[in-house]
Amino acid sequence: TFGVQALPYNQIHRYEVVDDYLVRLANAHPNLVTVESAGKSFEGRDVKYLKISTTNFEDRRKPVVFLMSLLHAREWVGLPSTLYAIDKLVLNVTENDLVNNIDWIILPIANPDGYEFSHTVNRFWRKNRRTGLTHGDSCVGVDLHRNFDIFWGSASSSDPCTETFHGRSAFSEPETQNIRRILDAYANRIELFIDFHSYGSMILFGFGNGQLPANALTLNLIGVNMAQAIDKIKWDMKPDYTVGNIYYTRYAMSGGSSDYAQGIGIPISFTYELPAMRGIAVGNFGYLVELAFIGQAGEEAWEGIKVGAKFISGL
Ligand code: ING
Ligand code: ZN
Repeated sequence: TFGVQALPYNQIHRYEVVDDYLVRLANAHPNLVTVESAGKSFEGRDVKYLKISTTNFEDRRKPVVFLMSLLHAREWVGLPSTLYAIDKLVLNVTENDLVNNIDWIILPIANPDGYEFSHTVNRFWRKNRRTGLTHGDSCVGVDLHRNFDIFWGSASSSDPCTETFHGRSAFSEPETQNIRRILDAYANRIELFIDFHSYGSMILFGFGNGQLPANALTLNLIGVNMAQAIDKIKWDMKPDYTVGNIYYTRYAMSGGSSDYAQGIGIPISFTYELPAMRGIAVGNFGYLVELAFIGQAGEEAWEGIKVGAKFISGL
């Protein structure tokens, strides 16, 4: 037949390949998958996302799970995680309940300019590719994970030459505006939000200033259940996920995606720090993806997603 095949888990696919795949998937499965453009990136790339629904997504009857990856360019292992979820919801479905009872929004490449730059010029690029910040563009890019409108500017950098430059204002960047557009449109239906980053094996919830959401105990409970489900299928049985509040587990930060999601009322919002390889990761090496680990990275992330999805849908 001429059915669409899942992108193989033997490499990290470039922007064009993923962009084309999303369109082909929607064309091949018109009753299940809709491809939408969230908007353009700074350099003009289309930022596409999928809406997956067994009924009509716009009926607004089912809870929505929102998944995204590659807000940070070099954190490549997030991509197989969102692509694996798409695979399990469209092509290789094993949990029909999850497809039937939940609508899904999946945005695999949130920062396409930075992502392509990390393939072509600098493997360790983190930010987007905004220019015009400094004389002669000696420093380029905004940290998109500091640019959301939540405690914006309070624990981030105002210097465009740093890795955590928060931008000239909250939501100054087209890439964060794209995500806001989706969240605003479906805010009252999105019940689970996960932004996939790397590296470090952590499941983190708000807020980045140490203030706890009213449902912090629930966030922690779900987070630990996610970690346990991941540990069950890991290559070794060593528990290595840390679960907790961003500030107390990592560091003070403002303007993050999951904090914004939590702040606008999405009850279960996490930033995941995925591992990119088996074994110890140090410094920039931690961003490098072990090719033999790609498929497993997707499987592991899916175990966590399932726990959250079942919780919010009562499955
Ligand atoms: N780490 C995150 C960062 O943006 C983080 C840490 C987690 C921030 C959760 C905010 C929320 O610095 C990576 N790897 O990007
Ligand atoms: Zn990141």
